[in-house]
Amino acid sequence: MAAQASSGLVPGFPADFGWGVSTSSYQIEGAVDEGGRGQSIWDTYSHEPGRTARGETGDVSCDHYHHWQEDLDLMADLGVSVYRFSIAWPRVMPSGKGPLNEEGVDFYSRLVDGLLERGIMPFPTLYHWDLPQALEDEGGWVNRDTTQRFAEYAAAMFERLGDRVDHWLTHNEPWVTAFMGYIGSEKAPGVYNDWPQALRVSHHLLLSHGLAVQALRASSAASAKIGLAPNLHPTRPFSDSPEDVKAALTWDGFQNRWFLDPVFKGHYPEDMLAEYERFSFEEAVEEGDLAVISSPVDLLGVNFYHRAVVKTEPNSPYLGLTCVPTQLPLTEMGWDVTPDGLPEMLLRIKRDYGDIDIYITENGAAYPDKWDGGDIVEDPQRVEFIARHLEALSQAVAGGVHVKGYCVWSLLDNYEWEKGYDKRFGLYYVDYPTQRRIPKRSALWYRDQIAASRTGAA
Ligand code: IFM
Repeated sequence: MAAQASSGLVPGFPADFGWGVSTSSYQIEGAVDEGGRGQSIWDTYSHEPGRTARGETGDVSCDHYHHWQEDLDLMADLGVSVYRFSIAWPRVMPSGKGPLNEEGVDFYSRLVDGLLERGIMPFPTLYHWDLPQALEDEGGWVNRDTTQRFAEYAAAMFERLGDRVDHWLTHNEPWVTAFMGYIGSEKAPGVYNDWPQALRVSHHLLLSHGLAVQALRASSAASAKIGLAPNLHPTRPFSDSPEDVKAALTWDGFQNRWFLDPVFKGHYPEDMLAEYERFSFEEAVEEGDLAVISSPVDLLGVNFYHRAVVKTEPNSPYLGLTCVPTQLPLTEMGWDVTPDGLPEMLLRIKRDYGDIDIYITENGAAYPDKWDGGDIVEDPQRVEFIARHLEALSQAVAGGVHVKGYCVWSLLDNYEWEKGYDKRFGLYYVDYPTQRRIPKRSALWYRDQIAASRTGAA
């Protein structure tokens, strides 16, 4: 990676800031039938006709399972100090419970060692949506027992990797698991508009998070830091109409407060409990659950992509509400580019939940990158996207938010779930037929940003 990046580096970060990149297991690993891995709900879902764009699956993806050393070298080239990845539960526990699959554990153990050799902090997420299919067959996250299975799996990982891993995340974007999995049906297991199940799932995800936090504290790795990584979206009403104003408040409760309040305040938001009364939500909650859910965490991961502009939409299964893009140009995902939403969200977390250590565990954008066969892919929009978000993030740092790190989503182009492979988020372009990784301009820019930040030159 010798080429020069463009200028416009962003000052305002401490020298020890955690610069990182982010990925997840099903999106990059491939090798779904290798090393004793069990099946996950995404293997099932992606193979069901009509579920994903062009019928694409994560069967091979970036084949990171075989290219992991090369991928760690790419991270070392960038100079990152944090790698936020996820452990595939079915790779280490093929049926979601019972004995560990040693080959799967070895894969992550070698990955962790490889990161440490390169001076990169391993920051694993325990659950990024690939539930073992065997547990789904017993009811999945709708079944309260799955929370215990998750705690056992988490404890096993603390036991095996906790001698070298000191930062953990429990769940990635529990909102997506619960609501896109059981209301919108865009994500596995692909249930449509089942509110009682979706709410039960959201509660079980939070409960399993709390049980995993407690399992860490009871483990030999008790001093490690742990948190969760919700996707947070500051909300705005589409118009000044009372309906849209109410819609934005409800969406905020639905997406943000539903996960933050129980973890940081020990209760669900009152307005949403009233909203969900008709779905008998409270039947899912047992005495003591909220004390478990609010077990103190050490950090919060924030996945930030865009602000949500909300309006009513009677046909939407999401409480009759929808989010609409409002500003051109949009990213390839059809999302607004709203960097000022990031400090808005972070300052609000500080105000409402206190001075928690925060990692931006995901931020990035898909653009229609094209490789011409050369040594670099030009992606000026992504450079601008990241730079603008870092400028915005520096305002939150200046405002006293304890931001410890920032991870670009994503290191590599990868499998964007139901949207398949044509949504490219990577700092590195992946030529899937050859598995060649080609740096994009944004990779060079990010490398320079990291270097300049460390030396005080940015
Ligand atoms: O690719 C996803 C990731 O798995 C979770 N957060 C959002 C990303 C982009 O859609």
